[in-house]
Amino acid sequence: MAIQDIYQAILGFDQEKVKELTRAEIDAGTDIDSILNDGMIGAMDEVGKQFSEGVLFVPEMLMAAKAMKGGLAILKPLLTGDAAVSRGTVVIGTVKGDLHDIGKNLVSMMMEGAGFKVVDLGPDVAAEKFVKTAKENNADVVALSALLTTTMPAMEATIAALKEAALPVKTIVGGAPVTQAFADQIKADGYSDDAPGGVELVRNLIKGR
Ligand code: B1M
Repeated sequence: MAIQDIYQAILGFDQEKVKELTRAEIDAGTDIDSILNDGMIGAMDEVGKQFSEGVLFVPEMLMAAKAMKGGLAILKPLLTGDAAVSRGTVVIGTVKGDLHDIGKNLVSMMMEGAGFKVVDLGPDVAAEKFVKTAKENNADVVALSALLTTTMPAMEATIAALKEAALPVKTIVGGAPVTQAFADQIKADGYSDDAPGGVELVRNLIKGR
């Protein structure tokens, strides 16, 4: 049994096996970051590579995503913890036109684990919905994820809509194609290339308010 088996089970689209192996690794005391990064995210990167090479197609990407989500569900209690006091409210979602939600889910779980109240709007979220939800929940931070170069402009539109509504929220952005330069260009308050970094950003932004 090894983390490599989780990697292989995701590439084999075998959700039950991923769940079983993830449980076994947790029981064996394996480092959670290693299960996540080397096992799960590593496998999804390989799926993406094989998709680019024309070896795998959309249905296979979807099956791999389902397999990873099975493993993530097992990890969730360890990522979210049981923080009793809310340290602030974050509204999170993947922007309009974008159906990728695994990275966003990971950010969401880790933020909950760090003690923030998280309102997760899911994938494919319109700018107006972010604005409405941020207002209703008195949000401190709006966190936007995008995995497609074609949906990055929706981040800019969402930040513009939040500024237009004059809400006192900070914005952070992330996702594979997003960069610090892009975040600066669209006037986001923060950018991170991974989920723990996203949590750290929120911590600092809320502390500074
Ligand atoms: Co899609 N897809 N996909 N896909 N898919 C990518 C993203 C792609 C890179 C694959 C490739 O070509 N190599 C490519 C995008 C190319 C580009 O635009 N640059 C791509 C494409 C082209 C497409 C379609 C257009 C394919 C088609 O239909 N022809 C289509 C678009 C659909 C749509 O959204 N409208 C599509 C569809 C899909 C599925 C639905 C089948 C499925 C998603 C299922 C789901 O999410 N429920 C899927 C998948 C699984 C992938 C890959 C293989 C894996 C994504 C993933 O979950 N990674 C992906 C290739 C890849 O990423 N290597 C690919 C694991 C996840 C943990 O990582 O989301 O990057 P990630 O999150 C990271 C960081 O980015 C960061 O934290 C996480 C790590 O800690 N992060 C944040 C993310 N959000 C953050 C927010 C933050 C902070 C950090 O603060 C707010």
